[in-house]
Amino acid sequence: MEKPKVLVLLGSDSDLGVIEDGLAFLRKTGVPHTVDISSAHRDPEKTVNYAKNARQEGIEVIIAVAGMAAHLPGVIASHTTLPVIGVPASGGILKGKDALYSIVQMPKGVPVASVGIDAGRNAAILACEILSIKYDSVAKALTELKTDLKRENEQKSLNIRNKLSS
Ligand code: AIR
Repeated sequence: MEKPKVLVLLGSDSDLGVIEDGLAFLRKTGVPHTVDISSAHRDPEKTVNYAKNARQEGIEVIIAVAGMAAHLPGVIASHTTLPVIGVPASGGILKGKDALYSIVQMPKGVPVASVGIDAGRNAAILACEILSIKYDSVAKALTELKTDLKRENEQKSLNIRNKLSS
């Protein structure tokens, strides 16, 4: 993998905190990606161009982070046949419920896969799961993630059993 495989678009620079853990996960997994700001409302042409050109640029999955009237993932999905993962951002006065509903309630025929509010890391993991169909190195990294999660769970189990028995 040399060229970016994941395109990460944010509705605004104020969304960056939502995706930082996700970007760290992509880096750790060795997945080349590109990040930019592209508001579906403030610069619709730029957003549409990104969506229309992504496949021919070699992008395989798109992550779109947006808050409030979060139309970015849906607009992108309207202009590409690549999988689009939406991340609702909690920045607005309705704390992300507005963005969640905007992202998840897509019309028939134009799906967007939504993760939870502010769940940027899960978006990156889901993007990697899609890429893992094709890339063995990504599949291996995800297997390691599952092992880590299991170890953490076992530690929590041990901790709580020790606490309750003392
Ligand atoms: N936004 C930007 N253009 C369209 C939308 N829905 C969202 C951004 C951000 C929120 O509006 O994704 O979550 C606030 O943006 P800003 O630039 O005012 O901080």
